[in-house]
Amino acid sequence: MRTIQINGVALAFVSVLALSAPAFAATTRTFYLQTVQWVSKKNPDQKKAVAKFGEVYGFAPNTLVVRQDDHVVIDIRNLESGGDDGHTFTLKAYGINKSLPPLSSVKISFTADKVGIFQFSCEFHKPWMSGELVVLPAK
Ligand SMILES: [Cu+2]
Repeated sequence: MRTIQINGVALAFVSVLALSAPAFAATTRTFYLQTVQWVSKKNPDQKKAVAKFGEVYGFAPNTLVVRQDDHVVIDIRNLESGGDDGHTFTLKAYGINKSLPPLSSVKISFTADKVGIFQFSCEFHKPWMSGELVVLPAK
């Protein structure tokens, strides 16, 4: 505590920041992801890109931000219907590797107990089909 004397009146200041530091209670954070086909052989305008890079997929959104100890729910839809359009949602840091067959919906849940930035990806289309889970410290 700090005291300052102004015109004979003592004013006491307490470090407001230290006493009112935000306390983040763990909560459930739900994300809705879907697969995206950025470049597809089904699109005639993309023939040159497909010839050069193959089909290109992604996740949307591809950045997930949570706090440590949050309960994370990721609801993922694979919107593609072709027989070779299977994907995975693989988050190795958390031991997650889920198959996403065409036209499927998969729900994943876990507790974000490790702080850091962790890459997730599709095992078939990495590194381009990837994203990051950002786990901020609890305080
Ligand atoms: Cu994939």
